[in-house]
Amino acid sequence: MTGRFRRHDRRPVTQLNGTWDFEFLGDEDPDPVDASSIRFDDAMAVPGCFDATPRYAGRRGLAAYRTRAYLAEEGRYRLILDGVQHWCRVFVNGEKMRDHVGGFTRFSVDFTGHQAEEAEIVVLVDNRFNYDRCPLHLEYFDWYHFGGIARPVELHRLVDPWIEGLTVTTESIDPRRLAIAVDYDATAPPGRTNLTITFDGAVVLSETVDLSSTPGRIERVLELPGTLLWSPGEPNLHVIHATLGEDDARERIGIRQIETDGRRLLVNGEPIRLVGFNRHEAHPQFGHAQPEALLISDVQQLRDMGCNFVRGSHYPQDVRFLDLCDEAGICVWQEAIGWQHTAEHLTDENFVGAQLTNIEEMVAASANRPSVILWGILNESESHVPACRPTYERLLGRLRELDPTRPVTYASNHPYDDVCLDLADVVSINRYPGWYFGGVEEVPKELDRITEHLDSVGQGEKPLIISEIGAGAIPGWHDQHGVRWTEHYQAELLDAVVRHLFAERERACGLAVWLYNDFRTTEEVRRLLGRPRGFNDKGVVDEYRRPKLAYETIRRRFLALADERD
Ligand code: ADA
Repeated sequence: MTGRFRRHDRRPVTQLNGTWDFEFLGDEDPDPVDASSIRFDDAMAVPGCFDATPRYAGRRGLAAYRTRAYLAEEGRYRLILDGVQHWCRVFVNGEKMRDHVGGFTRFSVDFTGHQAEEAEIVVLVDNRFNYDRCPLHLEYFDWYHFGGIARPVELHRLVDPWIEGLTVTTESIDPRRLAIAVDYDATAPPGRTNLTITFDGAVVLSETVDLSSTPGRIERVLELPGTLLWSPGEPNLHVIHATLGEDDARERIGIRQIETDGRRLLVNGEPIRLVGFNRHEAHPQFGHAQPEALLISDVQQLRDMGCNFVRGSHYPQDVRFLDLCDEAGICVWQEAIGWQHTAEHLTDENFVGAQLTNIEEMVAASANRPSVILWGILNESESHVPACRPTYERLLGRLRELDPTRPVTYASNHPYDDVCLDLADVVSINRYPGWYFGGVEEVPKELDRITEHLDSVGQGEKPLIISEIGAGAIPGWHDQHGVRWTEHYQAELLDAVVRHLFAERERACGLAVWLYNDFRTTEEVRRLLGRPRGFNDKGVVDEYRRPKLAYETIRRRFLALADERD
């Protein structure tokens, strides 16, 4: 939403990033908190995570953030927050506006402002674990749930009829045909107004629309002969700009088609082999907040290793990261939040409702990005338990309803007894041979066992992605025995994985190594004891992105695969 790409020309947009007033309220219950009585004796960066800073490191509790925004004129305003960890309540001028459940997704707050007013915005942020309030973030997950306003914040001035969203979908690549949907405020007064659409700066549509005949949505189809397609090898991007009355919206898109064909995944009709990593949005100094330089350097390292694929584990990645993947030609599996949920969660309407909202918010924020080629849900949940099947059906169904143009999947850690695989377009398996069981020699055997089993249960004729596989390596740890936790063992294991999966037998169409970057794990003792340093050490770079031995191993293998590709 921010950064190099300007999304609006006519609509006044104010960036609210910077230094906000801050107060740590600790154990307080958010319900009785009156925004106007908070003292605010500290300051905090937005975007940022308070519990990654020296004073509040490791603290859980309620925190309050405050800023003021100057409103030039009377009218409607929209505050857009790209991600607050992990439960929050927003106040404007002391009035409670809304709560939001779950970090990592965009949400907004509308309010009416007065001329020449300094609007006071207060956000109560809670990073405690409370299943009833926020069932999407649970303590046992294998990552540290940092707290704060971790992604950018903007204030938009809305003028009726304002554009709610501009969605661009490739309907066909031959001929080049795009479906454009301009969603606008459904309560806009009926009447006629001008709609203009430009494509890469040239006007391709200009007409007068009657708002009463299309309440809330205007749909058009554009044919654009000769335009360049987007693909990982040639990530050509285009710019669509819609102007409706006094409002406007700009989206950067790629024209491309994703399909499955038996075991193959096709981009623009061509089979693609996805090679890459899982990635966590975490950094020791910034928590879940991702400074621009970090996002860019992550993408640079991923490209340097010859990677064309990232699985956003285990929550929707920052849209600024997706923008960079659009540019770099990196395909992304964008995933709603989830981690090893039980049948108890999956049969609880409160949990399922929060998941549905998370999915809707994820799709709304990232659907125009060509890099997103796959939607995912519910990492490693109880997909082997029949009682969970209706929820898989419902969530995958909702994804298909929201976006019929991309395949859907989920990462299963039940390769031998999963009961939901038939519901997914792509079968995705997480498995750790050579790490949680056996030695490196177990890698080819287990991968073969999995594919044989999938074939035997009629799931072998779909694309298969090995969505997690890997080994821990404590940065800098070497030992002449070359055992687990050494950089050497990790490199050897990952070498065996890539060799077997692609160089020796082309059975899977994708691999997401677990994982790109080391990251801090939860404070829950049971898991912590299996995680030296308190980090998940299975990255090929450490938490500061310093390469381990496996970086070079992977780089050699992935680049060799890329050479074959070209
Ligand atoms: C699981 C899980 C990952 C991570 C991994 C590991 O597969 O999906 O998030 O926890 O195990 O490192 O053990």
